Amino acid sequence: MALYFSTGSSLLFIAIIAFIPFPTEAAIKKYQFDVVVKNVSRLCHAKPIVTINGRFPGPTIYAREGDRVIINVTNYAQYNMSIHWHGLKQFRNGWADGPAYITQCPIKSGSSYSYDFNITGQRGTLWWHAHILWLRATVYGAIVIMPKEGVLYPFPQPHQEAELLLGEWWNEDVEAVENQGNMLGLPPNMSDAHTINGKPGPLFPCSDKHTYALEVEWGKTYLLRIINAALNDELFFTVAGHNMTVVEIDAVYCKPFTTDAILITPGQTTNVLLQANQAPGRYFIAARSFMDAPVPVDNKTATAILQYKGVPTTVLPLLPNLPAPNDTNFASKYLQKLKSLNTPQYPAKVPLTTDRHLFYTIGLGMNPCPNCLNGTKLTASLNNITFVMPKIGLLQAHYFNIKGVFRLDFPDKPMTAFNYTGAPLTANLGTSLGTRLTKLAYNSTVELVLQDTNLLTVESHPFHLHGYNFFVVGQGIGNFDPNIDPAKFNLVDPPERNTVGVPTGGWTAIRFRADNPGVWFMHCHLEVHTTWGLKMAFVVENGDGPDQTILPPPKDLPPC
Ligand SMILES: *[C@@H]1O[C@H](CO)[C@@H](O)[C@H](O)[C@H]1NC(C)=O
Ligand SMILES: *[C@@H]1O[C@H](CO)[C@@H](O)[C@H](O)[C@H]1NC(C)=O
Ligand SMILES: *[C@@H]1O[C@H](CO)[C@@H](O)[C@H](O)[C@H]1NC(C)=O
Ligand SMILES: *[C@@H]1O[C@H](CO)[C@@H](O)[C@H](O)[C@H]1NC(C)=O
Ligand SMILES: *[C@@H]1O[C@H](CO)[C@@H](O)[C@H](O)[C@H]1NC(C)=O
Ligand SMILES: *[C@@H]1O[C@H](CO)[C@@H](O)[C@H](O)[C@H]1NC(C)=O
Ligand SMILES: *[C@@H]1O[C@H](CO)[C@@H](O)[C@H](O)[C@H]1NC(C)=O
Ligand SMILES: *[C@@H]1O[C@H](CO)[C@@H](O)[C@H](O)[C@H]1NC(C)=O
Ligand SMILES: *[C@@H]1O[C@H](CO)[C@@H](O)[C@H](O)[C@H]1NC(C)=O
Ligand SMILES: *[C@@H]1O[C@H](CO)[C@@H](O)[C@H](O)[C@H]1NC(C)=O
Ligand SMILES: *[C@@H]1O[C@H](CO)[C@@H](O)[C@H](O)[C@H]1NC(C)=O
Ligand SMILES: *[C@@H]1O[C@H](CO)[C@@H](O)[C@H](O)[C@H]1NC(C)=O
Ligand SMILES: [Cu+2]
Repeated sequence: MALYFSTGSSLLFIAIIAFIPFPTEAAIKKYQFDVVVKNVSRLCHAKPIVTINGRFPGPTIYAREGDRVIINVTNYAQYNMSIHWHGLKQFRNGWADGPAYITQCPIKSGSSYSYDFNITGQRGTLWWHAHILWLRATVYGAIVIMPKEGVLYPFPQPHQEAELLLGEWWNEDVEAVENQGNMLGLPPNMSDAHTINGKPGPLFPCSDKHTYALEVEWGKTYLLRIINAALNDELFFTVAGHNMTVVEIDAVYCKPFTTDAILITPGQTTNVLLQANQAPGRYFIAARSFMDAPVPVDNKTATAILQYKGVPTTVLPLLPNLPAPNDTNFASKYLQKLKSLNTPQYPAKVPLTTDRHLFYTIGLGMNPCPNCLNGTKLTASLNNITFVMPKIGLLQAHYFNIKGVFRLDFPDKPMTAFNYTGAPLTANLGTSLGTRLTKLAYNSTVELVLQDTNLLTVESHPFHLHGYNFFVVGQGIGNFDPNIDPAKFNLVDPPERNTVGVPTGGWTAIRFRADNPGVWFMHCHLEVHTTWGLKMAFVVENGDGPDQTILPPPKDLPPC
C-alpha cells in the first residue's frame, strides 16, 4: 500500500504505478485509545489526570478525506467515558458521535467500544474530546484530515504544519471542582491556567519543562492548526510581531484575510498561515480570555514560543500585544471578516429558503435545590427549558422506539415574549425542566435564531450542533427583529462551521439542511453552562431511500 501513496520521488515507484491501477478504496486508519490515569505535574502541582494512552494532550488522529477511521476506546479509568469526534458529520451514523446519554451509553470502566466512521466530504482541522462530566479538561486531542491524495490546499502550500491545542488547567481534580460547584449550586472554581499543547508557559511557576516551542526557519510559511479545547473560556490568540492569514475555520476553507489576533471559542478550530519573515528571534505565542460581560473569568495568559532556528534560547521572547479581555470591538470586527471560500470546488450551499423557523432564547436562572448551600442552584435554559439528562441514550430510544425517555414538544419560540436584552438585567424567574426535543423533517431547511437574554446576566455563548455544519447568516446586538434583520442576511458566502458564538446581549442566525437522520445534540460549549442545562437535541427523521436512514447500531454499542 505504501507504494501507492509514495510521492513519486523515485523513478522506480513511478514505473510501478504506471502498471498498477491507482487504488480507489479509501484507507482504513486504526487507533487504540486506552483511557488511563496518569500523574501529571503543572504549576508546581502533581495530580492524577485521566488521559488517552498516558498522553496530555492526547494523540492526534491523522486521516485523509474519504478514509474510514476505527478507534477502539478501552476504559481503564474509574470514570465512565465517552468520546466525541467534534465536527465530524457522522452521516447516518450517530452511533459514533459520542455524547453520553445522547447517542450512546457510557463506556464503563473495564469495557471497550470501537468508534467506526467514514470521513466524507470534509477536510481540515477538527478535534476529539471526552463528552461526559468535565473529563474533557484532560481528555482531548486534534483530528487532522488531509485533502484527498493529490489535492492541494486552496492557499500557498506550507513548509510545515503544527497543531496548537489551547486548554485550561486546574490544580485540583477537575471532577472535584465540578462536584463542588454542583453541590453549592454556584459556578465551579475557575481554572488555574490556560495552556498551549498542555503547557502554561514561562509566565507561570515551575514552567521550565512546561513551555511549548515551535521552531521555524526564516523565510518559510507554516500552517498552524489552532483548536480551542478550553472548557469555559473564549480566547484571543496571537503571535508577537507576526501577522496571520486565516484560511480555514472548523474544517471549512474560508476567504483568506490577515490579522494580528484571532478569536476562538471553545469547540472552534482555526487554521492560519504564518510567515516566518521577521527579524530572527524568539516571539511569544499567547492566548487569553475574551469576556465582555460582568462575569468572572480566568484571564491569565498562556504562552508558547515561536523560535527562529539558530537563535539562542537565552534571548528573551518579544511580548505579545493581545486585545484587551473586554475588547468587543475587536471581536465583532474579526467575526465580520469570516466568509466561506465559496468557489466552484468548495461552494457554500446556503439554504436560500427555509421550511422551519426556530427562535431559541438563552437564559440563566436560579432554581430550588434543597441540598445546595443556599437552597438554590444556578441553571440555564433554551426557551426557558432546562434540559434534563435521560438515563439511556436518546438515539437508542428513538431507534428502538422506547417510550417515556423524551418528548418531541420543544417549542419553536419562547412561550412568553419579553424585551430579551432590555436594561436593566432581569432578576431570576426560574425555568421549567424537561427532556424535550424537536423533530425535523428529512432534508428540510432550518433557520435557527439563538437570542441571548438579560435573565440574571447577558453573556456570550458558543453553540455547537452535532452531525452538521451550518451557515452563520447573520449576527447582531440587541433583540433580533424578524421584520428587519433577515434582509441583511449573508446568503452568498456566510461562514460555515459547527460552533458559533452568540454575542453578549445579541443574537446569531444559522441555517442548515436537515439531511443527516439521527438524534443530534445542540448545546453551549461552555462546560459550566452545559452542566446547568443549556442544551437540547434535534430528532431528524429518516428519508425514503435506503441511504437516507439511520444505520443499524454496531454490535459493541455500550449498554446502560
Ligand atoms: C500519583 O501520585 C500519588 C502521589 O502524589 C500516588 O499516591 C499515586 O499512586 C500516583 N498515581 C499513579 C496512577 O501513578
Ligand atoms: C479493543 O481493545 C480491547 C483491549 O485491548 C480488546 O479486548 C478488544 O478486543 C478490542 N476491540 C476491537 C473491536 O478491536
Ligand atoms: C464506511 O464506508 C464503507 C465503504 O463504503 C462502508 O462499507 C461502511 O458501511 C461505511 N461505514 C459507515 C459507518 O458509514
Ligand atoms: C475552590 O476554591 C476555594 C477557594 O479558593 C477552595 O477553598 C476550594 O478548596 C476549591 N475547591 C476545589 C474543589 O478545589
Ligand atoms: C500586519 O498587517 C497590518 C495590516 O495589514 C500591517 O499594517 C502590519 O505592518 C503588519 N505587520 C507585520 C508584522 O507584518
Ligand atoms: C484579571 O482578573 C483579575 C481579577 O480576577 C483582575 O485583578 C485583573 O486586573 C484582570 N486582568 C486583566 C488583564 O484584565
Ligand atoms: C475594558 O476594561 C478596561 C480595564 O478594566 C476598562 O478601563 C474599560 O472601560 C473596559 N471597556 C469597556 C468597553 O467596558
Ligand atoms: C449564598 O449565601 C452566601 C452566604 O449567605 C452568600 O454570600 C452568597 O452570595 C449566596 N449565593 C447565592 C448564589 O445566592
Ligand atoms: C428593550 O430595551 C431596550 C434597552 O433597554 C430599549 O431601548 C427598547 O426600547 C426596549 N424595547 C421594547 C420593545 O420595549
Ligand atoms: C420560565 O418558567 C418558569 C416556571 O414555569 C416561570 O416561572 C418563568 O416565568 C418562565 N420564564 C420566562 C422568561 O418565561
Ligand atoms: C434535498 O432537497 C434538495 C432541494 O429540494 C434536493 O436538491 C436534494 O436532492 C434533496 N436531497 C435528498 C437527499 O433528497
Ligand atoms: C456509568 O454508566 C452506567 C450506565 O449508564 C451507570 O449505570 C453508572 O451509574 C455510571 N457510573 C458512574 C460511576 O457514574
Ligand atoms: Cu453558554
